[in-house]
Amino acid sequence: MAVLPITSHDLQSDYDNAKFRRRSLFKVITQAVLTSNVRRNCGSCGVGKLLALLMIAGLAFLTVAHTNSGISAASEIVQHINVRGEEKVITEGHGNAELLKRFWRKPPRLPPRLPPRGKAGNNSLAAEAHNQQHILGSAVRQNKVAEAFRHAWTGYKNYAMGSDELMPLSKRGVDGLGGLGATIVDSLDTAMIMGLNDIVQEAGYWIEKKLPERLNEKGQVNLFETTIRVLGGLLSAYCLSGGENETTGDWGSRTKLDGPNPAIYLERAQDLADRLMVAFTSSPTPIPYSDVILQERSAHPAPDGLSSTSEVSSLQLEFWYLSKLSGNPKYGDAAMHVLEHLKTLPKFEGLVPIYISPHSGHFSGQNIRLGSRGDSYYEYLVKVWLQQRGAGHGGSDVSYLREMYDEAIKGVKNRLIQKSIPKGLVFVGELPAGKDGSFYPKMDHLVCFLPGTLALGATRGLTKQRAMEEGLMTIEDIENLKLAEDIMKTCYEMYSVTTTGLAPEIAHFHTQKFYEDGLQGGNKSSEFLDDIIIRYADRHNLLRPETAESLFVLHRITQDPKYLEWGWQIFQAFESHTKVDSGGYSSLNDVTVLPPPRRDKMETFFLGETLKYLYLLFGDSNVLPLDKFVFNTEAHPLPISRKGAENDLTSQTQAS
Ligand code: DMJ
Repeated sequence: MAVLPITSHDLQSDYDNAKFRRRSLFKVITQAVLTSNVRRNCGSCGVGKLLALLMIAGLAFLTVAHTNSGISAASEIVQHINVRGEEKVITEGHGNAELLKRFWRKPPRLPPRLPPRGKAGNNSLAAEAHNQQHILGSAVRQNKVAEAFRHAWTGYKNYAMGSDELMPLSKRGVDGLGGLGATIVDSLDTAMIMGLNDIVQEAGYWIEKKLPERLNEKGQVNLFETTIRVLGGLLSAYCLSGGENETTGDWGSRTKLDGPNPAIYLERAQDLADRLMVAFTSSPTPIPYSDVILQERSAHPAPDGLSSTSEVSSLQLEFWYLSKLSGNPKYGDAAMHVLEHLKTLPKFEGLVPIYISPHSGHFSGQNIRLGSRGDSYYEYLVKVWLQQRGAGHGGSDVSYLREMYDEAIKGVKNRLIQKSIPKGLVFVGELPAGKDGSFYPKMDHLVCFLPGTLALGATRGLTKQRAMEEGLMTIEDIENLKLAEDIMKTCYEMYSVTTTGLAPEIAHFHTQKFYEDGLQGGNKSSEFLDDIIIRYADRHNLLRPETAESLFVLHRITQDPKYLEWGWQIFQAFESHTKVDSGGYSSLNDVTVLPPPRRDKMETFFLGETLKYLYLLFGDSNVLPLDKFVFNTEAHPLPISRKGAENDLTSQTQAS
């Protein structure tokens, strides 16, 4: 828009009209009074009203005199008037008539009072308004997620109570995880966080009354799945229900929780862990066997003799916390011994193969990826470090974990990150044949845990702003946070590119060396249709949590509102395509077609993780702050030693 220069001619001509002709002050006042509405009604005026008018006139005179002296330095007012899209400058002189005219105008709006903290004026008001709107919108969204959780729980309760999982289409339960009522234990802390006390009671009393007999009677379970879902769920329930603090503690709950005495959760956790310990003690190396027969308290390796790297390295948050609570170091020692052992093994730029042998203690095969069987190795390196780095006296030095993590992330950046074509999505590929093999542009949905992990590692759970203010972020941390945001976008686009708005289990990416035609996601309005390739075999969706998890962490850390919108879109897509009327939510067989064919399973992690993370995403960041709690890989929050966060700040103060 052009702003025209003001000339003396402009000044003259703008004021050379009857409306602004100079008049005597007396005339101005009487004319103003007589031309007002008051005059029209004067027939009915009494003496009192006339006196009031004279008082107003007197006041007007005083005001004009005062105003005139106060602003005499300003000789003109410049206004920009928008005429048909162009900006034109007009000027107004400051004669008495003009001043009086201003008096008769609506009283000027006073400038807003500055908020106590700042001088940002209108900006901060706008921000405040935005904030209010955001809080309202968020409450609505949180309620919707809590309703979804209740719907999922009700389906499970009606048709599958006590089973591991619900088959929502055939309306029955199935024990796919060893028969410990996995959905109940996985869901409990989500119900606590949402303040759904009736569900807390139902789940809590089942754990009190029924879980012991299951632990005694049931057969084979997988060490990793049972640890992250059941042991993790019990420990988190103990913590959130106030086991450690008598009260609900400092995790931000406003609800007084019902259910059994928290000590019950700890008792059950210890009973379970005592049975699982045999996986460590019966192995000839520090690498535990993958399967445990609870009833017999015996353990054995998987049929091929191998354990997954992610499985053996994702037990430490849980076992270590149990040692802290119980005072018995055996749990933490056994689990931490695995990581100490992994530290000694040769790696490729910090990257590790996805299998390991409990017999030899060495990695097996070459396959390197951050998807299935590799994922939470990288996640726990940094989370265990966060959990234990401030453990103080008696705690061992875990700085080696941070070093392993940093090296691994360098390896990821050097070897596994590429951009798709034509639109340049940043994705994480694989090295199926190891360091000497070629890059393969395949990314499991599971890899979408990585943005959250990178962000946590970069700021140690603080907001980016705070971490920057405290001088805690290195150049590498800043780079890693940027990478987190880039991969986050890719994960979001994996949803957005499909017809249903839900991500496939696996995506391939179009690169210079790799393309497969005719395998698009189906959403014609996505600009990434050609970048993301979805093979027929990979088109299912298991209600997985990783993208919701990273959205939650990235929103907490960057405070960027776009993550709220992305999360809301994803939640709505789950609502539209996976909700089962009779209760529960189903997995899907194909996310690229409408209506998507359904798969008869509601995974426990939909309640334990996906809905929990979405609920937390839309909520108050004082609930379960990320510098005080670390979420295990099944989204069960466990407390970080308070000293941990304090140490960061103290060492910074000492350094500066
Ligand atoms: C969960 O059991 C955990 O998040 C695990 O780390 C990976 N797989 C599922 C969810 O997808």
